[in-house]
Amino acid sequence: MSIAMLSKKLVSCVILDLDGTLLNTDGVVTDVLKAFLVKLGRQWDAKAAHKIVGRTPYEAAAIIVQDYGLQCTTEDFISEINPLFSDQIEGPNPNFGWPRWCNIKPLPGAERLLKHLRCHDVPMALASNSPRVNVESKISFHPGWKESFSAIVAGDDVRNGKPSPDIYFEAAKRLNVEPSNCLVIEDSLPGVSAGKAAGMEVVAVPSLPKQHHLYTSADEVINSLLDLQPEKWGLPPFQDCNSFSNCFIEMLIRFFSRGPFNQTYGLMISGINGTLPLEPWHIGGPVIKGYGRGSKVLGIPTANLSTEGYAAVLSEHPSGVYFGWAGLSTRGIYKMVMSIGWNPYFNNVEKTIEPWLLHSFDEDFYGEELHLTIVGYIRPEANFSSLESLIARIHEDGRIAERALDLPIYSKSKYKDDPYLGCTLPADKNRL
Ligand code: RBF
Ligand code: MG
Repeated sequence: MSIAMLSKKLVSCVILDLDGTLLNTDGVVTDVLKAFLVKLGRQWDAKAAHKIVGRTPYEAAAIIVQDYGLQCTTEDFISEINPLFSDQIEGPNPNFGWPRWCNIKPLPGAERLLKHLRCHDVPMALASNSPRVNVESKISFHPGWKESFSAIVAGDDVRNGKPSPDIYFEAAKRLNVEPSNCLVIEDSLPGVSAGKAAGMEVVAVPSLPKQHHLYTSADEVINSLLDLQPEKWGLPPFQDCNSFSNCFIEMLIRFFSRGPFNQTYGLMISGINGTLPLEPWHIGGPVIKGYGRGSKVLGIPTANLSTEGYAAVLSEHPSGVYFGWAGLSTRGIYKMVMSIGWNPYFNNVEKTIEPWLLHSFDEDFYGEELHLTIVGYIRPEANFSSLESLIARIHEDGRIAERALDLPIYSKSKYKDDPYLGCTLPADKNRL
């Protein structure tokens, strides 16, 4: 453990924000607001979204009424917009509608974090500026979530919402612990201020891109929950030991790791060779020309995908370095490592997808259909002091992906018949 790690305060409980931290609520909120504003002849300004993130519903409404010059009071606006959130949308059963809240996906890493803390009996509370009915409704669609929390504090349980520390004080009180023993996980600036004002340790996970620099009061800023390291705060580390990562197996491993088994299992439980297995997801399309940064010359010929039509998939996945399998319809299936994001070194305006197929091809294949199955995560995007160090790190990512993809949990034999990779060659020609 480094000195920096030791200097952090150790905690025994975790208090989590809900919207934008555990659940991808921002998308739903913007969809409703966009549609509502269009009816009033206004256009939603995505760049102003940060103004309402983490606010109490009343404050957010007041900001919108003012910024869009709406001819109504904040109260009128709230009473018109509220029913839209409870509107029924199409659900899996054609006979019934579903409230909008049921469709909200957990953010990447949220399910894993809750499961992990539950498994290790770390007391957890939920602290949200939203009214209790909404909080309860949102979490009720996620099995096991409600039971995970020893306390749930909603906006209507306290006098002042975040950035006031009231919600966090109340959560600590209900957990029966001192505020200084709590770690807060928050996506918004008002939420971070609230946690700090309550005297807690705060990890910020900004839900809007390129905002890291604004979170100066947080004790740590991470890119997504996938990057959280509980051991930095004195909590049990993640032990993603492939598909049978459950409490029982972990307990067995911990038991045996006291003895001579330590060496064998110690390796296995410290992540999978520096990678994190993910629920596989897909993205694909024709290969487009790159961004003219000479990646070919640098030895990283990326087969880029257009982001058009993929805004939804892209917004669901945090920026970072991932790996998996790439199917080229007439050539075969290849190992692949890729970056998604704004490339801090180049500071892109747009979030891009840059897959690097780990194979030497004799020719370019622009326009060919490329399908990706992403199976694991390596690291967040980073900035580098020189192009050489960026390139060296990308090559290291390539080696990590090469090795990981030979392991049974990620292996080609598991994915080669995946119809998404859609290779038309006979199986024996699907070279690596
Ligand atoms: N760009 C960055 O600015 N920071 C990164 O951490 C980063 N990681 C990458 C990892 C992989 C596996 C790949 C293929 C690209 C990565 N890039 C990153 C993007 C890189 O800067 C871009 O592909 C350039 O065009 C390479 O010349
Ligand atoms: Mg939030």
